[in-house]
Amino acid sequence: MVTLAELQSVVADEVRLGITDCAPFPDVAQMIRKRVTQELHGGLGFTYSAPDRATDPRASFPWAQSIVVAAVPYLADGDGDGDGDGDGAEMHRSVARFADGDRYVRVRATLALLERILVDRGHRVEQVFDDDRLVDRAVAVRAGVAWNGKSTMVLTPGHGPWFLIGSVVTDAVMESGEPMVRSCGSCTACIPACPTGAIIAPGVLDASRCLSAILQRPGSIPIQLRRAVGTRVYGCDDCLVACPPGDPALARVSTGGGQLDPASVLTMSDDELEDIANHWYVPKRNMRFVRRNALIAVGNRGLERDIALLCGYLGHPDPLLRAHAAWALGQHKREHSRAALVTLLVEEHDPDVRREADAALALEGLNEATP
Ligand code: B12
Ligand code: SF4
Ligand code: SF4
Repeated sequence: MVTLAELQSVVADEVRLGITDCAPFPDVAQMIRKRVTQELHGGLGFTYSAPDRATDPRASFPWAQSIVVAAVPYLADGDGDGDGDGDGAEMHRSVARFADGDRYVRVRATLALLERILVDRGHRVEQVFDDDRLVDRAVAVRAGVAWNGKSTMVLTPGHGPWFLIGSVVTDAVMESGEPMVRSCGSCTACIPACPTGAIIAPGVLDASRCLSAILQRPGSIPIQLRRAVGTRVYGCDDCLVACPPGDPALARVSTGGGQLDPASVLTMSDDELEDIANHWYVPKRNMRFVRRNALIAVGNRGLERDIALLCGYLGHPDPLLRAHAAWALGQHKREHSRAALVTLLVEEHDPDVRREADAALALEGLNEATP
């Protein structure tokens, strides 16, 4: 029988492994269904669209006997600062750490090492992570790799929430671990740290308010949430940065990593942007949604040097981008922003863009904008 110790010996020391069986997770299925009924799923698919499948490993892997779960830390050099340490919109990283480069590379490589051992013993294997076939967090908790945090993140000793989860499903019969018996205790730091109040109760996330979800959805970003987007273009780390068990991991990595400049997203070609965003969830792989996010980020940072760029976007053929550019200019409250919006309204026929431009002009202060 392949043992946990044997598997642990082939992966990096900081990767925590656990094993669990393939019994279903009926409580989690019920929880996911309840979130959908209460409209807390924010229109997302993944496990929300297939709760029965995601919570029954044998629904997707009828041949499976065991699941080997890996908690793979992903913080990299440069990740030690840039988020949550100031009160201005500029203090937010444009790309959350898990998506700044393809940090699943290490997950895949770790799972490949585990697979090799199992395959060499004649077993069937399949990698699974971050899709609709398995509830990764619940599997990690049952295998003894992590505990449930109030932010809904699962946490592991030494790394807090800063790890990704990957599993190898196998037909090997293995000895299961015990669920990790830990809790957040009296800590509640993540709840007030969330900029949109998306953690509505301990362990309950309203995904329709979570910036991480909002920035990967199609359509217009709800106006009432745009200020909270700050300078983010993809993902959000605030509830992770606030989490004390993650402090040692953040302290171990250096500060000062390069940040994607949201303005550069508005000037680069689709191909260049696709290279940066190739591992992000972008609706229909259409880069207009990444540019939509960048327009909000540029609006929020309020730099005078961005105004010409935003004015240029008022002439963009895509009404979604014209509308978000109008909003972004409204945040600048300067005379040339006002003039550009007034000019736009002379020729603009799209009702949504007109509404955004009118709303931007009506913003307190813009009509009395100073040059
Ligand atoms: C859909 C999804 C999202 C959605 C919804 C997230 C959510 N919380 O439901 C959005 C787009 C918002 C999202 C955001 C992020 N995600 Co995501 N996401 C997923 C995905 C695909 C499914 C999650 C799911 O099933 N949600 C349904 C709900 C019901 O399940 P849950 O939140 O896990 O519920 C648990 C808790 O609520 C807990 N619980 C229930 N009641 C109570 C009560 C108390 C008191 C407590 C303490 C706990 C508790 O038990 C539940 C079952 O385990 C998984 C991959 C996968 N296939 O599992 C990745 C995954 C969860 N995401 C991940 C990451 C990294 C993120 C982000 C950090 C990315 C970022 N920086 O922007 C954020 C974190 C936001 C947050 N606070 O959760 C990692 C999390 C790793 C970890 N250490 O927890 C995963 C596991 C991907 C991976 N394979 O590594 N994500
Ligand atoms: S990822 Fe950001 S918006 Fe989502 S729950 Fe965490 S702090 Fe709130
Ligand atoms: S911030 Fe505190 S309450 Fe929230 S997940 Fe981390 S330890 Fe738990």
